[in-house]
Amino acid sequence: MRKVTNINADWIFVDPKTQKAENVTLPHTWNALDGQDGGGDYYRGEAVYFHSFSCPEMKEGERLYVEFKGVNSSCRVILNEQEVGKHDGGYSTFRIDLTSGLKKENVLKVLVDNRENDRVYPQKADFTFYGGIYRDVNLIQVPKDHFDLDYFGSKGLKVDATPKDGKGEVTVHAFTKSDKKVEITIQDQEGNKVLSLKNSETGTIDNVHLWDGRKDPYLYIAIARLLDEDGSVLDAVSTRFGFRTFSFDSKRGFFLNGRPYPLHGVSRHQDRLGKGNAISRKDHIQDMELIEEVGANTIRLAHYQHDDFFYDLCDEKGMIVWAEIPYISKHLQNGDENAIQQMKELVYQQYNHPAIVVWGVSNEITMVNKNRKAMLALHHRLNDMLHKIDPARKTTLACYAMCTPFDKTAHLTDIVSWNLYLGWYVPFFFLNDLWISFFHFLYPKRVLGYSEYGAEGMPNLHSPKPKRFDNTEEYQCLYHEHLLECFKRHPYLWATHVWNMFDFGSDGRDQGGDPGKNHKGLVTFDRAIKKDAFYLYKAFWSDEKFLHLCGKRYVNRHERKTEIKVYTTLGQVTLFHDGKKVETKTGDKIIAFHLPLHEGKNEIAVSSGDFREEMTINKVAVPDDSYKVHSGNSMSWEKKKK
Ligand code: GCB
Repeated sequence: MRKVTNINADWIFVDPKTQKAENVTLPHTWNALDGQDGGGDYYRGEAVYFHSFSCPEMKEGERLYVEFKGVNSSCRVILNEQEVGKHDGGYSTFRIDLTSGLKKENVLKVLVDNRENDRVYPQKADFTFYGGIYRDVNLIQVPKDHFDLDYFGSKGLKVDATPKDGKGEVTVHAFTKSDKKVEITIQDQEGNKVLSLKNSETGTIDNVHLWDGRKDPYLYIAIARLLDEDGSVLDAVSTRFGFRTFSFDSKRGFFLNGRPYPLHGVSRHQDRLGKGNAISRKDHIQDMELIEEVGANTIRLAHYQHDDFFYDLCDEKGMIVWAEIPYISKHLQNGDENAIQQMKELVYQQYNHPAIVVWGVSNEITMVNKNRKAMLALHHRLNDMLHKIDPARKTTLACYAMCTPFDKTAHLTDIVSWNLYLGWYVPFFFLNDLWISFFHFLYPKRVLGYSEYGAEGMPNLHSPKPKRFDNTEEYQCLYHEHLLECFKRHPYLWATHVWNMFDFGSDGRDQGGDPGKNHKGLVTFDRAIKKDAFYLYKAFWSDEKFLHLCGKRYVNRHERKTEIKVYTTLGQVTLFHDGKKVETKTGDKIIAFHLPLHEGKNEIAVSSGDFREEMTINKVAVPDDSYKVHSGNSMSWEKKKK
């Protein structure tokens, strides 16, 4: 049987700037601070990690692999001064066989490199490329006969599951380094054995329990055992999977298990304030809890492969997932092989997740519109390859706003989506309706989605007259109120994804007086503040009964009459001013009052049934200057030229 040992502890990291060695525990990045402080000058270079370990007891023919779950961006692995492997691409799992170089005591040296180059994606994007070994590292000891560990970091187990007339057809392909027999067992979520199969044999489960999105994300488990002649188990692997069907209709949107299932959700970047990409399981779980609370039923896991653990959470919570590779903003002259490799890793590693329904080929790739012929050729290669290696899922991409509806790029994947910031980077909310209707009119058979839309919103910035680019929490709310209404008028969109669920690091940015970050999140970078817009979505998407009073951070107000706004699922709210009832209003999700303020402190309360929220507003004579942006408000995320 295989033995997996986590080796996150006891690494030595040599700081490339100071050449000082320090003890670190993984996950680790060297850009946790300089990658989020603005200026675009974070360290992009090479750094060295060391880890010493004793060779475990190894029987004849056994092998020892090291497994990295994410090292950004490229690395070379050296065992006892001999190079044993390398990897390009910072977001996928890869493994290296250490066996031939093992000694009793071993030193693993990992040279990690996040330097600029023209062959490993991504190189140009609105997010920080944090260098380091920022996910788990394991040693995997396997017997001579074992499930394959060498195929694009996959588990060696591929499950195809299709529901048919109340039954579930399932085929499990196990890939081995062995000619011994494989036995496969399928268990239901309660741990009951429901089926036994041979390798690559198709079996049927009666009364199959579907994986049915947020309401019933039911999972089965496939366990594969490699058996010796005497029946003893040599190696075993397992994977969860689910039975579901899905389809896309250009006029009716997304269907799950044959029923309309309108997709509304968010995009997620994985990094955090002060941590960069070196996040913990607890952090992943908190992210998922927030996404569940807001009521999303789909997540675009942008702009790269996320941690395996997060795809697992998506399965468990019934989220519909768009998974993608970091083929973004710019086609690299020598990057084709790397894009293909990253796509294979993504698909082979994440194939069994029922949550994933589309593979994203690229994002805003026409932004740098050079090498067009080569760019289109690579898109065709990726698209064709995906159809071959995973015919059951669809391909998509996220088009750049400046990419016209007629552009070839928009017509080569199965379905398409657009990143449009109409009402943010470009004025006028009504353009959203116009754009969607125009595309739908031109291409009624083309399945269309809104892959990105959003506006910067900072909890410290406020205005009674919110305007585009003011970065206030109030403008962010206004923007999203318009977009939510707009989407109601276009129910045929296959999915809408807010950009972004969380603020994230983008060191080249200098915006809203808080450089190094993109603030379009519904939740702050440290996950501490749910912005008012978070509750707007919660009111539209979730079933939870709640009431949220907006503007609690907008304390010092100078306007004579102020807006008191409530996001709620309760349908009715009563407003109190200094303890006295002012008015009861009914409304759908957004209920607003216009209240005259008196000088000094105004005690505000809103209530509905048992729900009550309060705040104090300070009426001031002149606008509070601290609510305005004073330094740096550029929309660009590119490193400033010195
Ligand atoms: C986009 C990009 C995304 C950016 C976003 C923005 O279209 O795909 O990576 O972060 O715009 O905020 O400008």
